Amino acid sequence: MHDDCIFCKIANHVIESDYVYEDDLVCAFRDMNPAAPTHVLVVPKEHYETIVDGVPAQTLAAMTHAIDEVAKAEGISESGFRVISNAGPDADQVVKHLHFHVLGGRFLGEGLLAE
Ligand code: DGP
Repeated sequence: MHDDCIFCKIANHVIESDYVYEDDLVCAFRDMNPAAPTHVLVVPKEHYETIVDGVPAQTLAAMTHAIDEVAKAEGISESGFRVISNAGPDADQVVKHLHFHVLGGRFLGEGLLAE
């Protein structure tokens, strides 16, 4: 765990958040600045900076499973959802701990970059 990383602290319950799902490898909690009725962040408990930071396959599988569990719990499996992971400055990655944004609960627009 990185002591200066907010998502390390949330994922390991040093700081509590509004959790939606959790298992041994990952947790999911609500974004503090939601962009849609469902806006949940899926985060590994171990620290990786981005999706291409040597993340073990088991952790990636756990993140995929967590997305499915979040979608079911939020009732958006059928209506649909968008998964985004920002990596680096051009993507405006603010928190340097790998996370998937899971967005849904409304029509998210026609284009990939639509709000
Ligand atoms: P980005 O790094 O740009 O992919 O986005 C980071 C997201 O994390 C942003 O939507 C706001 C959210 N966020 C940042 N700090 C906290 C926090 O302490 N708690 C929660 N719940 N969300 C946070």
